[in-house]
Amino acid sequence: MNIFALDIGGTSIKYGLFENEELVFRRETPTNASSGGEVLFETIVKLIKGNSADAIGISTAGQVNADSGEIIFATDTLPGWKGMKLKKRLEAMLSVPVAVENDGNAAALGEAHYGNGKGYQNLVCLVYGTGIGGGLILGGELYRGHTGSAGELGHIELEPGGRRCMCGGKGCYEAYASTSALVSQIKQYVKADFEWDSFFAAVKAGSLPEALIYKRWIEYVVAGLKSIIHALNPACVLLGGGIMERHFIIDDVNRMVKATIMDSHRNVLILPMKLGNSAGLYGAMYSAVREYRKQKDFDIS
Ligand code: BMX
Ligand code: ZN
Repeated sequence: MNIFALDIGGTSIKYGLFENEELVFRRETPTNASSGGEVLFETIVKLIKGNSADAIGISTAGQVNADSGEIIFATDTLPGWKGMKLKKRLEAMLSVPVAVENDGNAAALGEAHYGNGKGYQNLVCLVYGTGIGGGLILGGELYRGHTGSAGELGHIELEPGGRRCMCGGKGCYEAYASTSALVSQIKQYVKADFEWDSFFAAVKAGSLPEALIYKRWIEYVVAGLKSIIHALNPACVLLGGGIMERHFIIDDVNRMVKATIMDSHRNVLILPMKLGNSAGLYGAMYSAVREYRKQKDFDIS
């Protein structure tokens, strides 16, 4: 079975083709989110067209009604995305089954079935990027909550009245601990056209202000993680997003979490995602395969 999968984030769209669950090509293109929801929809259609797929899987930032495939809510990182009837419009246009899932949820599904989450009944995935995507596998199942919007871990309030968040609130986890929050601190206090390797070399050398910026950022990463771990008592927490591919960050997080968390939670495993920046694509593929089977079972022709 061929599945075309897309992972739509606030900054880039990753996309690729799976042949029998194997990712045979993967590419990226800018989201150009500021152009609005309709332009983003057209971009997706262009990326899909020309690929012959049995089903389409979409992982997207924003809260998703996974049954109707509609975007329930999107923060200002994807203006005009709220209300988009993604599944209905794409199925009408392309005549193949389409599955839509929130990007944090998709990463969790991807890791749970193909990555480092295999075998765990209770696990949390966090993807640090433009925002912070979250996905919860509880009791072996993806936890969607009352109306399908569970897992918006980026909006845990860490600082009442603090930095403005793209959700319209203030003081949210992602306003302090996302990669874009770190980038804006570096741009403000170091320089606008920085490079990651030299930034982290300066951090390791203890140079200021880089070391301080990193310390404040990782303290916020850890603060949010501790609340999540205390609330859910997962066996495993998987961290993803491009920045978490620098594994010394995962080591620092582990050391800091274990030093201050309650004894009863100290056995939690904190690991990088195995599928890295492709976790969302794998989750989208997983959902698309299920959607295909569901629709074809009902199709008696
Ligand atoms: C925001 C929110 C989440 C998303 C997360 C990561 C929107 C548009 N986004 O918290 O739904 O999972 O960002 O998104 O409402 P990314 O842009 O970092 O991939
Ligand atoms: Zn918020």
